[in-house]
Amino acid sequence: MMTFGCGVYLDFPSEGNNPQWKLLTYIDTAVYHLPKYAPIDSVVNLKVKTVYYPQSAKYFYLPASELQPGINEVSYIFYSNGKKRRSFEHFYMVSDIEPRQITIDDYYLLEHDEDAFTQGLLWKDGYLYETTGLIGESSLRMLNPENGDIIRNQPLDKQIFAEGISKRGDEFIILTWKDGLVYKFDAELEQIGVFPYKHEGWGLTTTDDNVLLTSDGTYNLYYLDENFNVDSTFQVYNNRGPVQYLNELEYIEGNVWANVLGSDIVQVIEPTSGKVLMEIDLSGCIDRHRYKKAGVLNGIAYNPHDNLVYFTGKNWPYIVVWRPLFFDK
Ligand SMILES: [Ca+2]
Repeated sequence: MMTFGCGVYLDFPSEGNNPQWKLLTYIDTAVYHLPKYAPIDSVVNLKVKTVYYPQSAKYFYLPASELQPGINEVSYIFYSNGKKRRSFEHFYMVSDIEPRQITIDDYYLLEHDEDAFTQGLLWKDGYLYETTGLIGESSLRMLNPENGDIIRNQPLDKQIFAEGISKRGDEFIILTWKDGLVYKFDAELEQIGVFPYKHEGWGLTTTDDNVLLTSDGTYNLYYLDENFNVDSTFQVYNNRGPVQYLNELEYIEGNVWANVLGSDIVQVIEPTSGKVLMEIDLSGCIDRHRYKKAGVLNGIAYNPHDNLVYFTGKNWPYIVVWRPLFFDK
């Protein structure tokens, strides 16, 4: 038991706690002990501005199920006879979901340029679009989704290292890794603008509400506003902890699919909670002994009309095309 503020005490499970945060599991409840001498009238959650009226004169309960996976900064003000008692806590939660394990089989292959250092993949209006990276070699490509043929291969500015690609309305948006720039192209692949971007650019995708969602190689994902500033963020957790190195993204049927740098596992993430729902294993799809140039998995695209998911990687010799059977469509 520890003391917080003057007269409000907090109980929390003792295992795994450290001075920075207290570990809670999904089924735990943090119990605030209220002072006997001055009953609490109301409690205000400062973050979401919710007001609670404790049912008990002795305890205020915070169910862990109300928290998000990851570090939760929880701040309450306890009001008692016109006086305030403030409590500020860091609670650490892991996801309560054990991700469903999926190994993909029953897929087919399209050609892919082994010189393409793939950084992003997108399906839009019947075509695949790909960005490739490396300074001096970055490009924007339009591909035929029937066979993988390159229809257009447009070099990007020589000095940039291109990263993920996605769409916003009819426009294409391309991130750069450390150049601090984001590029906008029209539907004809003509460059129509370059804007500042304050973060490292890794993966990029677009929600069903036409909002950009981006990664930066951490376990955080970021929603961007119209001007490419971070509007809000969420943390990605599985039942073991944070999922680091999130990279190329694709928004598919309400969830975010993300590959993890250096692994052949694609994480399927529920964006409302940040919890990993599934782990899709593609390690059987690429034989790196046979294809010596093949690097990391780094391309995910989705064709909702035919329910096809496309995967490729840096310098892979092919694009893997898979029809998931688990969508309710
Ligand atoms: Ca993508």
